[in-house]
Amino acid sequence: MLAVIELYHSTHSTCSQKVRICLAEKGLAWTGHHLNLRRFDQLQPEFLALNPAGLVPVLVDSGHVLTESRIINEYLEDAYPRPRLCPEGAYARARMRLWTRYADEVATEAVKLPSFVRNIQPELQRMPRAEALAAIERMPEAGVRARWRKAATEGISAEDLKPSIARLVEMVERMDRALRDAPWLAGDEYSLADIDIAPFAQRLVRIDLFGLVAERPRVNDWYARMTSRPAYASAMPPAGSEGGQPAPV
Ligand SMILES: N[C@@H](CCC(=O)N[C@@H](CS)C(=O)NCC(=O)O)C(=O)O
Repeated sequence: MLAVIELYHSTHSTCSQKVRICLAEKGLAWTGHHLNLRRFDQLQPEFLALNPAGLVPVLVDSGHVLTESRIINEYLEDAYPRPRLCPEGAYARARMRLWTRYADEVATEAVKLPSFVRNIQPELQRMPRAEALAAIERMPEAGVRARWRKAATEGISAEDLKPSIARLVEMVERMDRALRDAPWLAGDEYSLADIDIAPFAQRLVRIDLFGLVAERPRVNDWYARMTSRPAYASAMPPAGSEGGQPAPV
């Protein structure tokens, strides 16, 4: 029987983008279920039945449900090993995993507030507040709820953004150091490390955070090689499609 891959995702969600790039690199056909997070599609009971945390992406492969973008990409590598997206050699693989863990545990959180301010807060504040807050109170995760509540009420301030921006500066500096010795983040081979970090680099470019990428030639060169890959282009939204307005930074 032919495998049927379904992806519950959102166009502008960095975690969804990671998985879409991976699927495209592997040339896998998939059926998409798009969720509009600004309209709270993630709170629909059918979606919460798949992921009680109310977060995208969710991959369903022949009936097997998987959450967490890092784990999904590792699963895709295991289940569909060609083309290979894990480098050869134990050390390069370990380096790759340091990056995929970093993307998951640090970059994902760091990019959230600047993205929110730019892409979600303006629309949220135009909604009737009671309606927005009623939806927000149904969000399963306390941290997620708190971020949405702040964006819907007093708004995320320039001061709130400072820790996130410091983490994002660290991210590009870390990339810059890795790219000093090798063309790709985990070494000589393109890998899940590059795929899992790429959406965050693109977000920095799109929200135009202090030229963080453009000012570092090695990172900028990596970004140009990344964006010229057909898989990347097919998985990422076109420039200017995020909507919203510039971040107050
Ligand atoms: N660690 C999770 C994080 C998933 C996550 O935070 N997804 C965001 C989009 S990038 C989401 O669904 N947000 C919904 C919300 O904020 O209500 C992963 O990597 O899949």
